[in-house]
Amino acid sequence: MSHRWRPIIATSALVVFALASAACSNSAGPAAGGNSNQAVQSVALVGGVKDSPFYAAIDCGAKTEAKKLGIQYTYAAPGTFDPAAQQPVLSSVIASGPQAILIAPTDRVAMQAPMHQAKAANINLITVDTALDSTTDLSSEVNSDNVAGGGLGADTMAGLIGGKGKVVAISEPPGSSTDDQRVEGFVNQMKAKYPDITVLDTQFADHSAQATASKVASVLAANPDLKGVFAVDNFTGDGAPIGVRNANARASVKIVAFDAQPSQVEALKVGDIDAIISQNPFDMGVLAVDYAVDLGKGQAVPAKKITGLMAITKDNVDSPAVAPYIYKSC
Ligand code: T6T
Repeated sequence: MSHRWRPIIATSALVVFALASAACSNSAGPAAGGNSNQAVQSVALVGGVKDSPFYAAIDCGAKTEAKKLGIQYTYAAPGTFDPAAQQPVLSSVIASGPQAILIAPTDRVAMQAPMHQAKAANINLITVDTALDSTTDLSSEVNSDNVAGGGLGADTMAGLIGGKGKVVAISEPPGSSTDDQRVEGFVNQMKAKYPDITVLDTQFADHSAQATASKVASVLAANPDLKGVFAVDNFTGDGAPIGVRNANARASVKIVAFDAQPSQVEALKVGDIDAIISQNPFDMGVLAVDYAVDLGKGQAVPAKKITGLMAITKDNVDSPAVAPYIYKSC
């Protein structure tokens, strides 16, 4: 990666971040679905999966804000990122009777009915990170603009490969709104802005670094001239460098990953990946707790709140502006 190029990305990332913040200060007035005007004593967060630095960072933000506001707070998450595993966790949380549930639905359709049980129990529902296709039952949605995140990944990749060559996106099986939208944003941006970049068919691993590594190996075997891999989440981000390294292709293949959890930040610093598109999960947690409390006071909250994104490279990873985008638990 040329030094000439790095400041450009850092600058453009800051521009993107600023634009995202400015664009996302939308307040849409009374939100759909809010039906609990009881003063909030307790808020519960249901994460997408246990042992995830990303959801641990949302938990950290929510916990910190709940403590500041003096309300009870609980966190639970399923063992796997799967609606079949998340539904019983949600049912148990509903039974505990919080006034609001913050949840990252693990499937944009399959979690609709289980989450409706919370609305039926007069519990306000706020999604964080992932979304549902139908927002009927929701009081608010707090998440990154994942289509824009995919687009930022495309811009970052184009800068890394000099605007030409073959690239591929690696995602999870369709169904999670965030991963699906990142792929959409990446592919659309490449088609709209980079005529000399060929986007191969998206590959789908299944929530594992090993599955990702074998997909990358297959793509490289069929396309030895591959120039770039865009990995849309932590599993693919951990697996892509393994697949590229196993094919002895690191010198010719650039890797853009998503999510600045410790393993990705370390990979960036040691040169196993070239850039990270990161989110601000701490802010998601803080905002969702604030909205839950506001709803309990009968106040309007935004129907949708977009939190920031940042393109991180070796050049800016230690800068103060990037610090909020490095995932921390607490
Ligand atoms: O990329 C994040 C999150 O936004 C996505 O919905 C699921 O995977 C992560 O949690 C990364 O592990």
